[in-house]
Amino acid sequence: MPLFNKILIANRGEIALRIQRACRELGIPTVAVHSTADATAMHVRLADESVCIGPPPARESYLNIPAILSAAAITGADAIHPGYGFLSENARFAEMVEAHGFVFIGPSPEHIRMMGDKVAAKKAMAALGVPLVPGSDGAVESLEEARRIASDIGYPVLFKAAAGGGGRGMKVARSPDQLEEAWRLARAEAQAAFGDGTVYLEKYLDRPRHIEMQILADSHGQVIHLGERDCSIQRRHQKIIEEAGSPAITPDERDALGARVTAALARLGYRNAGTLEFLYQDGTFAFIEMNTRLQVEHPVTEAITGIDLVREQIRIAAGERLGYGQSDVTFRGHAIECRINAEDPETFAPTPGKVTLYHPPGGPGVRIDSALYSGYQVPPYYDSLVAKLIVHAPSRADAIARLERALDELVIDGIKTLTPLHRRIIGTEAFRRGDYTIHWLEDFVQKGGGG
Ligand code: MV4
Repeated sequence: MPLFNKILIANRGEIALRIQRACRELGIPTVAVHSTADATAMHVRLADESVCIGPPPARESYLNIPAILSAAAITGADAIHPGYGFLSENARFAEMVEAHGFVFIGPSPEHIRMMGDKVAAKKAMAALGVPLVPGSDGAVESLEEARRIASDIGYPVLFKAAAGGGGRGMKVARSPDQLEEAWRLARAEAQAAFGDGTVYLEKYLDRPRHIEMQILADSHGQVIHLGERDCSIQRRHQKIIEEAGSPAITPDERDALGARVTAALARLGYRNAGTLEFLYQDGTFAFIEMNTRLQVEHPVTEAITGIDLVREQIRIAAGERLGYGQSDVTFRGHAIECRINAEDPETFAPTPGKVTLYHPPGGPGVRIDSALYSGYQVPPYYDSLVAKLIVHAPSRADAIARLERALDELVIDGIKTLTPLHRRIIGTEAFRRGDYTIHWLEDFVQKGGGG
């Protein structure tokens, strides 16, 4: 008996293919949904069935909840995987999926909603013993309250939007005279971006790394962690390169943080896959947010643990037990992912257009997750990610050598991509030493490393 009779994949591109692959290996037929712009897309070609759910704009297709639920109903799907982005962290969608009798392959709507509210997420984690950045206990209600807290924790401080994430609505105040301006701007930006002007305050960390911990939780109360990923190589909150493990932390630090987060999530009753985001500076981890979805960079974790995260998500959603414990999870070697975006490597402007020739690299320790094919027209409507190149090797130095080799084999003709930027980044001494913070890439690009 398969875990589900049919799974509808409410996504597109490489992640839709990734989920199809897990379904196929589990013997579960798949339904693709697509916009009219994606009629010739690989995720449609490779699915067992497909349903057109609307015109090109995501709002009318990949975010069109009634169309997606109808597609599930008419095809007889019994579960829906949301992938990442789009509806993956929409608690209302998860609720509606369940209300219509389908299984949502992800956490409960309550946990999605809790983690979407950054203030509620921090409060929950603090109560469960996860270390946080010093700051306000919850929302900051007045400028006077902000002044008190800021002088307690010390400047610089950072206002963040409770409904935020991804950096929108963040404002730094480096000294008391900057506090009022930051307070006003943060609230206005939060209101404009999220329709909710609620903000909270944190000590501003000036040179952190972004390190996140992957967890898996079954519906029987068992929670394990699959180690960390270092996602510090980013620009404007878009990650460009991710690694597992982090070159900055030791196995003991990994074990200690992993023990904390798994205990916390077990007490929370969390289910399915999740990622806790931390800032790491001066040997200290501070929780900032939790993502309740499968992440783009999940393959580096799969590489070093040998665990298929999507397969586990599906098994968990079907009510199965993990069937192994933390001590069965071992970390082998080092993995690095490069996001190959259809973007100009100097300006980062999107470069939709026709891919005249596509040739993926191969060989030992190389994985490509991509929905590209020769002749594919990259549409202008969606995310610019067109391929993920993941390498795995016994050591970090070997992984970098393998990555250089694989980048040289990769051919994507007809459009510009970030491939040349990746070559330059991994050629730097700083990257080779693993010596970088969240600011490193922006400095590198500014100094001309992008061109
Ligand atoms: C911070 C920070 C420094 N100090 N919080 C940005 C998006 C949101 N997820 C959290 N972010 C940050 N929070 C404190 N107290 C710096 C950032 C930040 C950042 C974090 C992770 C990855 C990339 C980033 C880029 C700029 C700023």
